Amino acid sequence: MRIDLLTLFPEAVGPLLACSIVGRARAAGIVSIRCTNIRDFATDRHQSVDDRPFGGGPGMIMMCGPLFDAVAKVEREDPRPAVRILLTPQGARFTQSMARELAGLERLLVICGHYEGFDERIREGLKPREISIGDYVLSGGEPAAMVLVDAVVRLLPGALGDEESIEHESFSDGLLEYPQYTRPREFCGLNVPEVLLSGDHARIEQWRREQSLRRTRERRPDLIEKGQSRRSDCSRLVDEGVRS
Ligand code: 6GU
Repeated sequence: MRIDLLTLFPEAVGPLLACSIVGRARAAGIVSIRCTNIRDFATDRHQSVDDRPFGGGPGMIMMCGPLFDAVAKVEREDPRPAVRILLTPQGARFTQSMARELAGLERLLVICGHYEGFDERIREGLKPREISIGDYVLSGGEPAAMVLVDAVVRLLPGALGDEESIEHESFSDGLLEYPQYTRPREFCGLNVPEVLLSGDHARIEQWRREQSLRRTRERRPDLIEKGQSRRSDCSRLVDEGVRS
C-alpha cells in the first residue's frame, strides 16, 4: 500500500510514522508513506496557503490552488489510482470497519486541513471521502491522520508480528477486549484469576468471552445493541445471564 499525507506540518508527523508498528511496516516494505508539504505549492511571494473568507467571518480558509497542485503532483507519481481522504470534523465517523475497508485499498491520499476550514471547491473539485475521528474539534488534521494511518497500517498483512492479536483485540468482533495479566502471579496482594492459571483452554476461552461481554455491556452497551443483528450468539450469551 502507498499512503501520501498532504500537510502543512510534515515535521510534526514524521517522527510518529517512523516508530513502532507503522515504522516497522515501512521498513519491511509493507507500506510506503510519503509526506508532502502543501506550502511547497504556494505561488505568491508570501507562500500563502490560506486566506480570509469571502463574506467575512473569523479565521482563515485553506485555498484551492496549492492543494490542487499538490494533489496533482503526488497522484502523477504513481499509476495506481488514489482514494482521496479529507480529514475534517464534518466527515463520517472513523471506525474499525472503515479501517478494515481502507486497509484493502492500494493507495490512499490523506489531506490534513488546518485553519477554520476549507474552500468548499476543494470538496467539489477533489471529491474526497471526508472522515472525522470523533465529535470534538482539533486545530488540524495531523493528529487525525496519525490515528487513521496507525489503525489502517496495523491491519496490513505482516504488519503485526503475531497475526493472532488482531482477532482477539477490542472491536474486531464488535466487543471490548477481556482483561489480561502477566507475571507475577501476585502483585501487592492482587492476584491473577485462577482460571488463567488452570491450563484448561476451553474454560479460559469461555471466561474471556464472558468478560468481554460483561465489559462491553458495562462500558459500551451501544456496541452490543449495534452488534445484535449480526451476532446472534452474543445476544444469546447476554440473555443467558452473563449479567450475573
Ligand atoms: Cl479529521 N480534523 C479536525 N480538524 N478536527 C477533528 C477531526 C478531524 N476529527 C475530529 N475532530
